[in-house]
Amino acid sequence: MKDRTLDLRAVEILQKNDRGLYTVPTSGLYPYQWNWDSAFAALGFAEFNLDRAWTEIDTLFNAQWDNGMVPHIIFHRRVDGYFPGPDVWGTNSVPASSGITQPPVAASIVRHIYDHDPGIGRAHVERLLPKLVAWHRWFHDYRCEAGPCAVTHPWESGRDNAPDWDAAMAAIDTSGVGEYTRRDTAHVDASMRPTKEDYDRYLAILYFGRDHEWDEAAIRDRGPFRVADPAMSFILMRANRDLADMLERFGQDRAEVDGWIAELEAGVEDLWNADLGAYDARDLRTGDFAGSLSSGSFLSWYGGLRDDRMLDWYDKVAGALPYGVPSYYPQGAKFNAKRYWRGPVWGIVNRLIAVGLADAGHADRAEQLRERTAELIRKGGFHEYFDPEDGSAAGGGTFTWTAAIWLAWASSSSGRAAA
Ligand code: 9WN
Repeated sequence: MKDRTLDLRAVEILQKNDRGLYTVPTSGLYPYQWNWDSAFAALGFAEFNLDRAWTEIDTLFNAQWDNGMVPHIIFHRRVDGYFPGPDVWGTNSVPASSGITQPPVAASIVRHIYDHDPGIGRAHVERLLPKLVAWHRWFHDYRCEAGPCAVTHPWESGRDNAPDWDAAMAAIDTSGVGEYTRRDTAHVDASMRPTKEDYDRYLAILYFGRDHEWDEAAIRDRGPFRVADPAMSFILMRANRDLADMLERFGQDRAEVDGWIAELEAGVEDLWNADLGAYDARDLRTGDFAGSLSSGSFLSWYGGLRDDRMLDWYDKVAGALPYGVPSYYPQGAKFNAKRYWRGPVWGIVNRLIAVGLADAGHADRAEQLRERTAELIRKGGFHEYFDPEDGSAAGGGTFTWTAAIWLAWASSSSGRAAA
């Protein structure tokens, strides 16, 4: 299919997944609004309908909690087919939502969309700036006490079953979880999804939060899962840089946000695993490294680091398979080309990696990654993720964020501007 035809198809997918004020990641498998999916949806909408892009971000931030947290799922209206739904989370929030967050890509995307047309964007950014500051402050209060940014649940990382969490997950007591019915495996082949053991542990961690009425201090100090995540740290670092830039452009004080950037820059040093020669996840309850090289480690350039420490690994991992960047390194024992975040390639992650590579002066690598991502979509369509060995499409079909990064970056007709 020609790129122009795929452009039209991508627009159709965004429109089909549009529920008016928000967009679902894909109908069936994910029937609600997800946090980082929505930010990427806005990136895609901005290519053909700026007003709709702003609506997406406004809806997301209308669900912000009083403490500043922006939830990972917003259950605007009840839909069957997804587990765990609003009753399981038990957050009592309005609108109903989950009790954890997701990677904060929103500030960077807001800045990118604003630059499309500052005249249209000004009023939106003025309204959003205090909300973005409050969300980032919440991260620094409740997720960054050790320096880098931690996740309190694998779902918070957006990389649910990455090997990064395996050791910390093995320690979770699942004796109180009981019976439940998963819905994801009714939509997608179980071999491409997290396992039953993973789900038991996801629920056990969720129940801790619910039993503590989503009290962030309790979750921070006593929660059963607390792992510092390179990807989350680099994404937040980048988001802080973009937020500070917007504050300055809008004549506001950026000092607090600059302080957060400095804290994160110092914090990610604790995630450098010298044995692995890479940024690595670290269990904050035990101090142990995960020993797991994930695509998230290649976000160091996106975060703004210019040390090129990850460059050798990048070349090894991106060069090992025809369709990089795999979510987990193919040299690792746990690599699985089909199972979700344990090997498959994700277009959105590729885009973030490529933006960082280009910023850091590695334009050739960035362009190669764009072209490989485009090739996957040309071959397999707008799927959730792809097998890095044979390029076959996997997971949910007609996926919002794959359509969005196609329009904003991968398509040969895109502007390819960074965010
Ligand atoms: C749990 C919606 C979301 C993405 C995540 C992805 C997956 C959910 C799930 O789908 O997670 O949040 O039920 O598997 O891992 O990154 O935001 O697309």
